[in-house]
Amino acid sequence: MAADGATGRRRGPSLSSEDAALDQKRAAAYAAVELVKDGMRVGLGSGSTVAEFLPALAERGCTGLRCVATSPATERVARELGLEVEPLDAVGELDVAIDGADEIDPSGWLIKGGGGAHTREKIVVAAARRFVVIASANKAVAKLDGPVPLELLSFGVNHTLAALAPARLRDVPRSPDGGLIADYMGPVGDPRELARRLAETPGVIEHGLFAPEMVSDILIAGETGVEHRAGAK
Ligand code: DER
Repeated sequence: MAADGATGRRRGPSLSSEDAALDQKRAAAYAAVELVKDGMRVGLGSGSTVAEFLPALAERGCTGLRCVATSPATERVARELGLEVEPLDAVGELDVAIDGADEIDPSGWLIKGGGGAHTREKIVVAAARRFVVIASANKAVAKLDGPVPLELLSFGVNHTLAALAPARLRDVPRSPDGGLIADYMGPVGDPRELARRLAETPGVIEHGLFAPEMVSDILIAGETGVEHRAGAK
């Protein structure tokens, strides 16, 4: 599959496989919502799978939920659905964070940030005692392939991009925190080694590789139901 120039993401599948993926995202979302109980502090990820999770969460009707959103889009939809959304620093430690992923490898490494929200997503994941990934089956891959999303400081960005080559800026507005969204376009190889290299490059605010030890549960919905993989957290 070729990459889309504007977003760095893979070009979309055919309509029928898109429909199947949407059904699977919804199934994973409904499986995850079972894990949310009254009074929990819940981190809400971003993206099309979380877009299925939000109405499922509102429909569940838990009382006393305190939610933290990882993007303005999630915050807006959550509020429209009647969910209580507060800043992370007002809520403190989260009981659970629930989010999608762009790629999931068999050992639990994730690529996230197709929507450019990976910095906030990683902060929210780190603040949560449990991190649950929800995904359609097409996100499960034998090996991470990339691109790997990046958030970069705008100061000296051409130097940063040169140090990260091959990498390119996305044609999108800045993140809500003022960072530039880009993608590392090279081979992933060993994800831990690449994560170290990306994190050590000056000018990188955050990258979209999430290590298995950040992940508690992975719910992957496929044609025959929802597979529950244990993460390393
Ligand atoms: O941008 C992100 O990090 C999203 O969470 C992404 O990883 C999943 O997006 P999707 O649910 O739209 O596929």
